[in-house]
Amino acid sequence: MNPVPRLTAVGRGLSFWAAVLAVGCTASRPAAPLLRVSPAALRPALPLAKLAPMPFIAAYEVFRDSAPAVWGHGMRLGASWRLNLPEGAALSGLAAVPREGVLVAHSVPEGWNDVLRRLDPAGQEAAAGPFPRYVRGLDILGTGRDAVLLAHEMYRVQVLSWDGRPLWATEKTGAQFAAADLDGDRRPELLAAGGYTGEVAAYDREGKPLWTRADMGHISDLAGGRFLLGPADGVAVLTAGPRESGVTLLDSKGKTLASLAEPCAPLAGTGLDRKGGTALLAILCSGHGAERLRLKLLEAAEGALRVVGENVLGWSELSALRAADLDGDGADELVLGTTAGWVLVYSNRGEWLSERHWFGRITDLAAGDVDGDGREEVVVGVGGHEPAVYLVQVEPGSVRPVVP
Ligand SMILES: [Ca+2]
Ligand SMILES: [Ca+2]
Repeated sequence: MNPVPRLTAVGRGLSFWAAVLAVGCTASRPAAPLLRVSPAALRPALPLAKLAPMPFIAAYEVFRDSAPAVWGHGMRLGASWRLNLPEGAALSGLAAVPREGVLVAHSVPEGWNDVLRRLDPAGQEAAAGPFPRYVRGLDILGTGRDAVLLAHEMYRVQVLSWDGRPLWATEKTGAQFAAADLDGDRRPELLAAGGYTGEVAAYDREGKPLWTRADMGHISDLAGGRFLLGPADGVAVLTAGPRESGVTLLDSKGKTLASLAEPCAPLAGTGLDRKGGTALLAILCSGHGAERLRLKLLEAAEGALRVVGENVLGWSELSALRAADLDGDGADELVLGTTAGWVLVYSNRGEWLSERHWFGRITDLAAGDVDGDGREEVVVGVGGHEPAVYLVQVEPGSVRPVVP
């Protein structure tokens, strides 16, 4: 059964051209000073204490694809392993570490500290140990074996190395994060936004503040990507406030390049790399009253943002969004999770490709090429009565038996 009615009305929405504005830059000021992290605050980092392994199920549970050949000859999309979390545990963060594996942070029933688990690409536990409570999200800061970002202690931004060493932190709070290559060296910098504070701050890889914008309104999400011509990435700021909602595109210095007012409030966004050319911005937005969740694809061209694709997702309620090149063809797919347990996969043209339903809520998604085969995996966190983590990947269809 389809979770949502689908339209493939790519190319609709051009009426928003009229709303495209290019506004000037407001003065940038330096971001807040760096706060040194006491290593003790995050102890133990390495080595993590070994805990008993979690249940592990080696199987390949196949997704329902829109067409048999969608992933190429002999390949299909499915989940290759599942990690069961303790009953009553809440997932607090997921990260997919390229060529290393997966990090999972979760609470423990009746325990004070969270637990951080490091799994290898096959889902086997490599290390685990207690971790400070209030983890609010893990993410890999860019590509390669790069730093892991962690927000905890009232959303203060913390950055760790991928193997758990604390690197740096800010005094600023952060509720939304994005990585973007702001200096064009193909190594990403960090952007953090304070949500209702209207503030976006950029930091270099060592935590040095680069710039801050404090006039953005109620920020619902951030996205970095090659939205612009030139060596450096652009930054998309999504605002969903009571008075205004829309998308503002910033250049690598934080200067406004273009903005687009949106009648439906953008909840989340991500950059979708295409083969060559500039990236698309994918946003999920919900309208007021009877409006349904919508996927919109935006392109930056000639100083303006314009809608180039749109898909109505029905009554789904978004809980997570990621871009991932699942089939390794150089073009990102869009993966989204809903509160009703659906994981839905779309192409960068807004076409539905694949789906899978789990009982529970999709609490988090992480993407990265964890096994180094050139195709990105997506780590899916499912919350509810039986919380679990799944690894979703494209595989040759004949490799493993299908589990009913
Ligand atoms: Ca792809
Ligand atoms: Ca892979």
